[in-house]
Amino acid sequence: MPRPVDVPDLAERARRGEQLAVARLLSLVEDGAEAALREVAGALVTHTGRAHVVGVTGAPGVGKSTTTSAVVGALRAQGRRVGVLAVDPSSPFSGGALLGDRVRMGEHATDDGVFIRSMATRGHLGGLARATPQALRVLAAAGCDVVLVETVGVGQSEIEVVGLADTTVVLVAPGMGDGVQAAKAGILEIADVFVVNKADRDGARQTARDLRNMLSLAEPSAGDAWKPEVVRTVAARGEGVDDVVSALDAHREWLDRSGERRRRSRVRAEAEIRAIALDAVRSRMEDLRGAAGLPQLAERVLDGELDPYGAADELTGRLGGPGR
Ligand SMILES: Nc1nc2c(ncn2[C@@H]2O[C@H](COP(=O)(O)OP(=O)(O)OP(=O)(O)O)[C@@H](O)[C@H]2O)c(=O)[nH]1
Ligand SMILES: [Mg+2]
Repeated sequence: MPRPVDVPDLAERARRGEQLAVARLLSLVEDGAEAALREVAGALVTHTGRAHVVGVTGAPGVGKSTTTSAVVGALRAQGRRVGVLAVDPSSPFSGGALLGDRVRMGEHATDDGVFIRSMATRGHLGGLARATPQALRVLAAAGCDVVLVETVGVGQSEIEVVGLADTTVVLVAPGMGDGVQAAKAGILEIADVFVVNKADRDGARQTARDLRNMLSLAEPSAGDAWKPEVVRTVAARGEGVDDVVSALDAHREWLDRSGERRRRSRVRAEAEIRAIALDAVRSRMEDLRGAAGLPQLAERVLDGELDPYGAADELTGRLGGPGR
């Protein structure tokens, strides 16, 4: 028998920034048991949090973890509390493929003001999609000023970091081509901040220039619209990292000023509610399949008493109230 978990107590301790309590809440969330997810969400409901959620994405090996770690260092130097979620939709193991991240984050592993977590699918992408917003909530409740979310790849996973983040940082490396590549990959639309990392290599200036050119072509830039910033870094040596932090802060200020932050949060909440509701409807459907007469409805369709749309209407009509 697993030991019963006192979620409200954990939530209280997480709010005080206790590492262990935060870690246990994140585990509950990652395990994905519905009852636990409900309880955690309930315990944190009044804690809407002011964490600035920053998505960090880009092709494998471009330097996301190195950059994230360097940004964490810069934020810590300013006394800000920071969360890091490394989300790997391609890995069924938490901490497996991302072991390297933990090593690279090593310098922050013993820092009380940094909360680090690797999250993986454990074989179920939907579970990760459901768990990640909750994990962000836990980190916000723990008083994180900024939460960095690292995901691999752009636009290729269902875990759209773009949907989760207030600010999306796209990393590219020099020599990624004439920029048509970038446009193809769809990254021009999603990036609030571009980081051209590995600027110690040839072609970084050119890549930054290409990006700026393409952005100036793509931008209708009406009124107070945000113009994506392009920053060059050598993350491995910490160069340019303060510029990344400045760009993040500038974007956050713009989000607040323009009302866009509230709008993005609302879109996020809508998606989350919708996903939870769909799950509930789906499982209610499963419950009803035997009990509420799906076989009988099918018989009536076969006998020509009902068409399938009418039958579906009857079925959904029976879904009614709460599932439990
Ligand atoms: N030359 C150079 N190498 C760098 C720089 N930043 C990171 N690297 C190296 O690039 C490699 C990949 O860096 P990571 O930070 O693991 O990249 P990542 O994007 O997190 O990789 P995945 O999580 O596997 O997709 C490592 O060997 C880093 O040391 C840089 O500015 N210049
Ligand atoms: Mg990484």
